[in-house]
Amino acid sequence: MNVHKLASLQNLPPLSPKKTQSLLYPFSYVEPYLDRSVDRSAFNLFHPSVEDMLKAEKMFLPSPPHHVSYYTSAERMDHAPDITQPEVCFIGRSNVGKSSLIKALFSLTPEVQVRVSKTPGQTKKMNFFRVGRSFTVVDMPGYGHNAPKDFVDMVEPYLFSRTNLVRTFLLVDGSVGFQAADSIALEMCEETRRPYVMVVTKIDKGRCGTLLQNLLSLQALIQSQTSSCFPQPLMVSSLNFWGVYLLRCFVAHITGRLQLANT
Ligand SMILES: Nc1nc2c(ncn2[C@@H]2O[C@H](COP(=O)(O)OP(=O)(O)O)[C@@H](O)[C@H]2O)c(=O)[nH]1
Ligand SMILES: [Mg+2]
Repeated sequence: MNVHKLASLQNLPPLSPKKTQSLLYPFSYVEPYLDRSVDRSAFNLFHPSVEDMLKAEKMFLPSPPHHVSYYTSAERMDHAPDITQPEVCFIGRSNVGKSSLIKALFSLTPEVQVRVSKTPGQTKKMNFFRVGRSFTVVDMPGYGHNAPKDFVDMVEPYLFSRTNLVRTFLLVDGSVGFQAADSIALEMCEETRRPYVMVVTKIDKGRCGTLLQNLLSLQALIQSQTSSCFPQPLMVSSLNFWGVYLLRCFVAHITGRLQLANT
């Protein structure tokens, strides 16, 4: 199976400095279009060095005792594997790009099967992936079409009771912005009082102005309506790998597996 040409930061093909910057720090793509008066600080809170991102990448590379693989699936919370290593989960509307993003995170091991569906509402199970003994990553069922059923059945009990959960990533489609269904998830995350992070997906799609508008209103929403959300929305494109290395680094960092050089 072929590894995507952009899967590894260590082996990037020659790219223009601007493209490289967008790949590594996607905020740099919209930043020039931002009014001078807008405070940029919230968008650069997590700004690891390239060296840190390279270290994080190594974690996603398997080596004999370090398995990077699909682990198991569960249809109910009481079927979830009983593990103690830190865990992160990805939640969001059906079609927002959860599975695609997990696939991009695990693209250094293309044999890891992450189902990316063409039809919404496909993922009805929680799918667990493991990165050695370092951490696990969970692809949660989407909500929207079958919401709030899947949400009530699985996502909610999981968010409330999963003891090894260290971070939730709440995905929002950057090409359409924050939707009514997203606020159900946001309220749920707030209710659990556990730390979570917004991830803006599909930033390659649509006009840059639309993305910028959606990003700014999302950031305003985080600032005014949340108390457990990380102030910086992370931006990604699973299609062209923008922000994927940064997200790997973020996951490695918050699971306690990577000490950042500059903090
Ligand atoms: N343009 C673009 N399309 C994407 C991106 N990520 C996902 N998609 C598309 O969005 C659809 C839903 O993606 P999927 O990962 O299955 O979403 P999920 O239901 O949240 O798991 C698929 O057709 C993907 O190809 C992205 O970064 N850019
Ligand atoms: Mg999916």
